[in-house]
Amino acid sequence: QVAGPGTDYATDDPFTSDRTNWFRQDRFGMFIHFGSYSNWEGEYRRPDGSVCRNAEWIKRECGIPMDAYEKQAATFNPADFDAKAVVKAAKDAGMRYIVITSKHHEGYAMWPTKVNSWNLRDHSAFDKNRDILAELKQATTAAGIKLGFYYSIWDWHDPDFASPTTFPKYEQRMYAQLKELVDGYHPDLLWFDGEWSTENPHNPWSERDGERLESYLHGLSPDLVVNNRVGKRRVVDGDYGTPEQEIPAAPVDGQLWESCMTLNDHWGYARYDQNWKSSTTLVRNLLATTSRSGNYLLNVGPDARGRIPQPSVDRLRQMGDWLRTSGQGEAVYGARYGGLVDEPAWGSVSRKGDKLYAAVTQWPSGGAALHLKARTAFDVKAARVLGSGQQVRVTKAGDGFDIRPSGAATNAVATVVELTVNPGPTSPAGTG
Ligand code: H79
Repeated sequence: QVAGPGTDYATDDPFTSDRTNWFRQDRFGMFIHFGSYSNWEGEYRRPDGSVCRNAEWIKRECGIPMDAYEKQAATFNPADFDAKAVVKAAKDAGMRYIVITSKHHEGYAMWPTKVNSWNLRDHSAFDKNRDILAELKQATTAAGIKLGFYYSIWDWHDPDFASPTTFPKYEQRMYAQLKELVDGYHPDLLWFDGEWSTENPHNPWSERDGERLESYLHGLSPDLVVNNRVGKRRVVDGDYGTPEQEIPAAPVDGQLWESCMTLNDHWGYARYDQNWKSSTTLVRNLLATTSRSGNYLLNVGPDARGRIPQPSVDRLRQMGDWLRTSGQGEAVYGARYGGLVDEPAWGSVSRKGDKLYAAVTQWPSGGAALHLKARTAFDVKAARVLGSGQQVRVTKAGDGFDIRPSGAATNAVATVVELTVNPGPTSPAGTG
């Protein structure tokens, strides 16, 4: 349900499921794209000497023959993968959950699956005693953050995948792998992908298949949060929607959602891609997402050795610095679309209980006001700028309020004006 004029807004979170409670509060997570594709580092030199570039789609987009692809995977040795360092980077960013690719479209399992040998232990040059998913589980548990696994239904490697007659054999193996993941690592979330109808190879996944898989998984673990790409019916399948590389332009308040986005222009590691987004853009994206009731899943792509690129680590650290400054993170964690005001052009507004957080990205000049257009009647009881003692004058003005903070912006990324409002969180919608 997309918010629009005439919509009735509940003042409280409409979701009561205990299962998704942490997901709705945490707001900010780390996506990790890591697979045998990472070992190409984005470049395939064809037999004729020309170079083809891609990241996690390199097998298909560069037409790499299977024997060459398998040969490259056999040399994969991410010895420098350091789960503690990964979790530290996530924590430093203010992220509260991690979702790592356990198997992408290439079909290569990043844990020692017993289902086949196309995996990081049995088909690599990596230490046979290591298990990076187990290491991540241990590190996330120790740090008190959640862990989820991405799993691609679409599989380019399994010969039984593409034909409807053999597909049930593939499906059995997929169920077995998912049972290994759920029983062996107790993930908090599963992030499916590749359910869409795609050719080359043909994808026989049907509507019924998604429904069946989801109930199978909840039979294994009732608390699992599952994204909507488990099935083809994007709105009813799974717990939440998954816009990719985009943030919805308006609040979406009737369905949980999470925007996944890259830090540069690729999901998997690509050594030639240095087109990094600025931490200012990233923080503003996170604020916009929260203000529209969504989560932000921001991606890193470790290199062939398993190291998160330093430009990624730096930007994540800068995001965390902003969130930790003067309680500005209050505008994100546990916050959501407020329902009380229209989105302003000068920033974004989120709400938590009786607080509105107006994150100002375009500071008014020359005593001009920040205007808030009220959607429903409410009062402003108090106002302050987080991280400063500056005066904030609030006056009723026509269809809402004018806010005039004294002086200059406190923070160059976004300055948060905290408004204490009435009605509080327990007031019924549309009153006050
Ligand atoms: O895992 C990441 C992507 O690999 C996956 N989803 C995210 C989370 C994804 N798969 N497909 N898509 C996203 C969209 C499809 C893009 C395509 Fe293409 C355009 C497929 C073929 C042309 C992008 C460009 C991939 C290859 C070339």
